[in-house]
Amino acid sequence: MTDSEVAKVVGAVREDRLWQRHMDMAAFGATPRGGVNREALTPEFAQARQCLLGWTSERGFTSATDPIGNLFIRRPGADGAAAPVVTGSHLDTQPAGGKFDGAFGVLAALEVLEALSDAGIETKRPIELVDWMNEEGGRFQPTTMGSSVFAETLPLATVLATADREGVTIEAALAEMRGQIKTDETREFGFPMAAYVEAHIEQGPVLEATGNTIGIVTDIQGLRWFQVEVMGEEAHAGTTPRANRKDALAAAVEMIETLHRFMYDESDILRFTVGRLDVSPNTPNTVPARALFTIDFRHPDAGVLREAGDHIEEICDAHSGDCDVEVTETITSAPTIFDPAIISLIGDAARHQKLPAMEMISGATHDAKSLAPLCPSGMIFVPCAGGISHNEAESATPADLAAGAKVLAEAVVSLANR
Ligand code: HGY
Ligand code: MN
Ligand code: MN
Repeated sequence: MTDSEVAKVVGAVREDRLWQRHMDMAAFGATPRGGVNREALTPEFAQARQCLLGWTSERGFTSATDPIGNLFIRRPGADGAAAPVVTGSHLDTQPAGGKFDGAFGVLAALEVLEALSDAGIETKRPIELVDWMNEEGGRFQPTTMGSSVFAETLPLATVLATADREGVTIEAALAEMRGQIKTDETREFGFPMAAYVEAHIEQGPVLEATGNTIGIVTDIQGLRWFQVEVMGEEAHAGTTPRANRKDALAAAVEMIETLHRFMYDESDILRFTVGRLDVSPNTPNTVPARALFTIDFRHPDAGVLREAGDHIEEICDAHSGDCDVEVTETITSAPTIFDPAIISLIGDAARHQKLPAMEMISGATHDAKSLAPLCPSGMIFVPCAGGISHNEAESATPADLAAGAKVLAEAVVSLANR
């Protein structure tokens, strides 16, 4: 493909269409405060997928899904047998999420496919858009679930049996969605990909603060998620002496306080979050019998992640008192280093398009970390206002989204002609 053909595709990327697709997609799970609540495998998530499939089938692109509910949309290439270039992200959101986390990567990928069709250009390789199932890990833990099962770093059977707080399993929720959404084909995990490039909002303040439009992502920091279940005994709040109590919440609070002190990092690089605490029976006048809390621990250094993370269980045990405690690690992601060739391809595209750009590490995790061991992978960031994300106030500008989609177009189309 000649440079002028690549430029033709980049020129066919439409800011207005891309922005409108974001607004249309944000309607599915829209919250009164302007955010989006569209957790994995909910009715709102199924509606969003239906909407995407409506747009893609109008273009004649075909669809496929795999046993964990990842969705692939294919634009054919001249060589149908060639491994596709894949680009995408995730349509599921946090419960108090925004319009752009995940959706931008899926809709920018769609914009690339549409720009190719509008420009009447055929690539050598097929290009596939992907919507990874359950990247967020809110309703069902852990995060990056669909891409991790695809990459076979999480076992399918265990994941299918995972239940949400209402006891609904992934298997049941997937079966329900499959009843509503039909794809042209089904496929197995791990099919060969020539390359993977994901566009995403930065979810941090660096690009905006430095006046850069494009983030050329070099690494993703490592992450370890844990679930801690503390088991005590129900008792009457008025009659039961302290000495006779097995208070699961009191023990959990001590564990959480001690863990925060242990994980305190003066240099503020380490990230430690207890984001969920479920108590039962959760009534004012019964001593809590069960307390379940989650741990999200991240660091760019694999050694810190390992050493500090390996202390979590002993700290919980030390503060369990008369209760029992079970610490389960639900996912471990080593720090991810992206492919130098993809990093320089993205840098070249930003330079060709005269966009201010910088190399950077991702503090957030992304499905791209699951793909990095399988094929040459990379990520493109665009700014979001104030770096705010996982928050209903999350916002981005039409111009920045379009700039990201144009860099994605140049990178993906170049890869699809190799
Ligand atoms: O948690 C994360 O880093 C991602 O935004 N889900
Ligand atoms: Mn995301
Ligand atoms: Mn997210």
